[in-house]
Amino acid sequence: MSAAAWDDVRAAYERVAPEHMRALFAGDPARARRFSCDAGPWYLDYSKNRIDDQAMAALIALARASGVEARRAAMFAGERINVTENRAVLHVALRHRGATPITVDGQDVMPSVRAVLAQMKAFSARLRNGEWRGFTGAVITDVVNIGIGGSDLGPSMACEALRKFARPGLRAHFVSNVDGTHMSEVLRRLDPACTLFIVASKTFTTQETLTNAHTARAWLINALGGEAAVARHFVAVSSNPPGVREFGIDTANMFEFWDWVGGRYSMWGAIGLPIACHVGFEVFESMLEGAYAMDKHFCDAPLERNMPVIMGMLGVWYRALFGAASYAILPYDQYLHRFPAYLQQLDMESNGKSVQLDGTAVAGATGPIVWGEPGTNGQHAFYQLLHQGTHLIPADFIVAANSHNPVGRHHTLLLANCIAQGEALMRGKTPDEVRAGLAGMPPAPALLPHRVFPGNRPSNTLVTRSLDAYALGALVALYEHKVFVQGCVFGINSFDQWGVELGKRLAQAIEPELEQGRGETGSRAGVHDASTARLIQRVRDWRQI
Ligand code: G6Q
Repeated sequence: MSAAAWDDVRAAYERVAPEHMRALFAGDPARARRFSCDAGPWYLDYSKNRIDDQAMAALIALARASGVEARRAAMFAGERINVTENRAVLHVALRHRGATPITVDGQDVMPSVRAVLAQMKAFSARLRNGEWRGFTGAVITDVVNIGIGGSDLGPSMACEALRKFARPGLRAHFVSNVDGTHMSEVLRRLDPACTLFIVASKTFTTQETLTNAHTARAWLINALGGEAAVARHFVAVSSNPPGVREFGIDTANMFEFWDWVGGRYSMWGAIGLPIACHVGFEVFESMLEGAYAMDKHFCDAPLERNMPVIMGMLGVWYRALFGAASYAILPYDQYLHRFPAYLQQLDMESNGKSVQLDGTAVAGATGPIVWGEPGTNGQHAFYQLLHQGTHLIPADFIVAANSHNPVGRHHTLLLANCIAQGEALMRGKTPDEVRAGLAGMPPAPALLPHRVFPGNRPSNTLVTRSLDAYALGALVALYEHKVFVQGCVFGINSFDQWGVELGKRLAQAIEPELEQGRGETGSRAGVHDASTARLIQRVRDWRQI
């Protein structure tokens, strides 16, 4: 069924690809109105894309033919759509605000979801009002989240994004890297008596997280004089109670989540505890409300007016038809400075696959490389390539009409730059315009081509009134569903991550070989290739231990 839909999309591409967007705008005064839509607090302008009505119709038809609607229904119904791990995919349950049940194997998960949210609410309130104290009776002033990947990127991005709502005097820190520098640099600034650690690990077996947690534990015990202090300074977020107990954290201080929540989709529940502590549970809840509004839009809006579907299909358009290998995410908002890193995991770990659900190889391209930086910094760095380089790189601009820090003209300048970049990428600058701009002083002929901008470079612009928790929740849910839509079209499982396993296993084997007197290098036994063996040997020789 989708083969015919792909043929239509290809035919649309053949027709539209030679067109310049300037001409498309000139010939269609209603283009911007038609190619825009609202979802919750976000307005999307997607008119600066290399599309026309027929191309959009063909893309939406491809979404239908790829079973997006049926798969969406299956996800929300708690079916085990993560087939390679035999799991349901129900992060939407964590932010479900309706009264209807959401079931997995006939069991309503909502009572347990609400119970954990209530536990988070109570705990974050006690911490913030000074009722929960450290071992010595001191008020907690610093919360350190120890986690990695999905147990780090979401909450750290959201804490940065919502920093304006944080309570002064309660700081959030995130330690993820197993590089001892990360932990040391954070601990160096902290007072153990006033520090609370959240050990966030779904499995509670992750090497980096457990190594960091043990270091933090030793630091605390050393400073506060005994194991008894651990209970007041460590809580855990996990789906593995025995692992938590074994580490020495009372499971009464454990916040649970479930195997139907994928790591990179988990900031809406217990993994969001540092967010709730940092900005308060009400603000956290508002983030859930925003995500829920986007979920409802995703479920209810016709595909033609459905923001995650439109963005997902535009991504497929550039990836599969135009061969665009990457796309740039350009938030014009300093508070969103970790958003590109967050989206890298969401998109690349979800859709960086080359095998379809049935185990056969994909025929074409799958997920793109995601990268970006906040504006306007990027403009003075890599935008040169976006405007005049040889790659086609679609971009998403994200901006709020109002700033939380309305200082002088700053925000007007920021907005102007954001809007101007989309315009410049689309319009470009023709040789005639270059000449006209230099009236009376035409450039040397050899210089002219350097000053020409080809334009016709696509972008989306997402605008909201103000980047509050509601808008943030809706924004993240928008991208989650966009990635979901693309996964459906690519025919892959967006919810597993087998690609991270091999490196982990090899690191375990190499670790003992790096220390003199512990293992021998595997070169002699032929375990490693010659390059790896020599690297191990060189590091062994140079290490000062
Ligand atoms: C995300 C991945 C991965 C995971 C980390 C941490 O979807 O599964 O990034 O979140 O490997 O895992 P733990 O939470 O189990 O420590």
